[in-house]
Amino acid sequence: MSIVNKENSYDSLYKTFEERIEELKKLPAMDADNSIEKVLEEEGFSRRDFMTWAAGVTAMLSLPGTFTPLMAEAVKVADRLPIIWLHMAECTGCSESLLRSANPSIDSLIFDYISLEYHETLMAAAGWQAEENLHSAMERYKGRYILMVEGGVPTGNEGSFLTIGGHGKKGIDIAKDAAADAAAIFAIGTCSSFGGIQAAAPNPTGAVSLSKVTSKPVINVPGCPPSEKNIVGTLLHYLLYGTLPALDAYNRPKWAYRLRIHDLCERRGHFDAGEFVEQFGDEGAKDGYCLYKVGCKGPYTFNNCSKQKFNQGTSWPVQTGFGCMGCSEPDFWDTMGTMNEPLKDRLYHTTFGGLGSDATADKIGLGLLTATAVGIAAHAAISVIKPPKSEEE
Ligand code: FSX
Ligand code: SF4
Ligand code: F3S
Repeated sequence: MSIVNKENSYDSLYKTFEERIEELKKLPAMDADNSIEKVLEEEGFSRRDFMTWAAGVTAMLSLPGTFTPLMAEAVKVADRLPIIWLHMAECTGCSESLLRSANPSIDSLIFDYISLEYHETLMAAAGWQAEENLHSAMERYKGRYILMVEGGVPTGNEGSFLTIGGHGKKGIDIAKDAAADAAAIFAIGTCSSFGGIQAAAPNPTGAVSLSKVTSKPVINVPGCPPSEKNIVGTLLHYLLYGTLPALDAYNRPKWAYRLRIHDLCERRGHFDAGEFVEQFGDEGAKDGYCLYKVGCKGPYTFNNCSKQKFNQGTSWPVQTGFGCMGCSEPDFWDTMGTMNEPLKDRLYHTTFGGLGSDATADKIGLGLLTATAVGIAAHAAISVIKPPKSEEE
């Protein structure tokens, strides 16, 4: 019985996605002469490579394999959603995570292909022209652009620790203005999600997360940096569903952040067997033993790195032999302790409010479910598909 219900619900989801793709197709493409097929072919990717990639993203978003062709279709219309990407206080590692130039992945090519209306690292414009580009993109796509913000927002000294452009506009004002007219807002990286390294004690610039400077719902995609998979997956999820994803207590999409690093770690068998690296370079290290005793924070960290990995799935922190630093958790610089030492019981009284490492992110946040989280549920259907201003007239 439950199987039948599930099939029915997937049927209706399939139809919803199809309708959404059809609606998006009616909007103008960024460049009518370009297509994702063309971009991929130029970079040496075959259709089979693309479909294999689409199948991987489909599984990552917890959809059945039959949705793979739809995922591929969704990518083809991804250039219909205008995106504004802002940089606040950060290292640009989030953009780098997507844009490694030597060997572009399909994820990074998709990022090139989408309609990036403004991105300070990528655009050719500079100075007044760049400011003008941002202003006109916000006007033209008012109410329908996706806002992606990288970096913490400095608020100290009235926000003057971050000024951008010839007019010296403050980062906090740019972020607030851009958030006001966005259809969906994604905080990309731990800095934008939780403040990150510049918010570490004593936080001299008063850096805060993006969600602290806007009253609108913000989806957090943390990680320092987040993987290309989590950034592109967040975008495609929004593109297909048109609503916000299911979120955990820290507003992270559950499809990516519901499990701990520890849950799917390749060294987990060694943890369970009590086989640990005691110090870097010892025999245990050579045998790939568990890194807990040399500081791995995987048991306390919610992210999908152990499954999706980085750099086109080639490696991830634990595979390199160092351990997880907890980079997708709030305040990890201050609360995850000395990098090469285990947390033992100390964390139970810090980040997780005494709940311990067996708690899920949801249980941890149960007591933290604030008005913001409730607000997000109420605003779940935020999608606005409408043509750019000039075509409405
Ligand atoms: Fe850097 Fe992004 Fe870390 Fe922060 O990533 S990789 S400091 S999350 O904002 O650029
Ligand atoms: Fe857990 Fe880290 Fe050990 Fe992996 S290396 S099993 S994440 S403690
Ligand atoms: Fe960060 Fe740990 Fe993943 S350090 S990149 S959350 S393995």
